[in-house]
Amino acid sequence: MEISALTRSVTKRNHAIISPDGYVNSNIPGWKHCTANVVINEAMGAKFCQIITTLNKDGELKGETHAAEIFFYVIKGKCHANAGGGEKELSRGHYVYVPVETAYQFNSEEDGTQVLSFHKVYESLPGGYSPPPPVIFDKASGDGEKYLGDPALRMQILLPDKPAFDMAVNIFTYDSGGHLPFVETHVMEHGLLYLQGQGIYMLDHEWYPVKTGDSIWMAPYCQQWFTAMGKEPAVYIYYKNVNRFPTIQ
Ligand code: UGY
Ligand code: MN
Repeated sequence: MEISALTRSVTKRNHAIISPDGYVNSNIPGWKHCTANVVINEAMGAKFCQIITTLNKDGELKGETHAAEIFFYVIKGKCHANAGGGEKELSRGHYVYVPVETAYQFNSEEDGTQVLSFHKVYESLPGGYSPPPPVIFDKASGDGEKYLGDPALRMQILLPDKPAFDMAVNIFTYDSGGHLPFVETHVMEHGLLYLQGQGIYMLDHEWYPVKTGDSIWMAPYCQQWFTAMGKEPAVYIYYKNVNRFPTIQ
């Protein structure tokens, strides 16, 4: 028997784990016939927002970005996307980067289509750097490159590594038993969603079992380490703020 008084979710000063059992829906203007779960945002202490949205067959996400850019990733299902003058049929693994001041519209074509989104207030870069392109449509494929020389870890980089971009989104694959080579201690923040598998995350010297569907927030300097376990590789997609001066300008 499941006991409804228990959850693996935690919300701490510098990290959080949000498992789907704790979801409570939010209404987002322009997002219809869907359930939107805001798993990370400023109210928590984060400087970005992470939303997991599940659409009905007639679900629609329609709006326009203003100060914040949005990265959308299709977790499952099918939808049709229009953004910045381009359009595309999307299924699992497709992603769309929508820069600031750009209209977007996603229409579900399957009940249960699920979309992850990362939202960040864009920090423009003075000094002649070009801004991000109008819109990016692409698809994650394969496992990516070996990470820091370890074949048990693979990293796929989804957005161009160029100064125009102040966010990175990567997919990290760990074979069972693979682990981060050291405890990371860094100024960059993370938001993360498990796409597959399970393992143990160490956050700020506390140890958490995590699995597919869980989201994690790591504030700047939240110490972090992960090892994968179980019968299949563990895979997570994560956000990181990058390419900007580390002081307030
Ligand atoms: O890019 C990163 O900082 C990454 N290695 N961190 C993480 O997976 N927790
Ligand atoms: Mn990290």
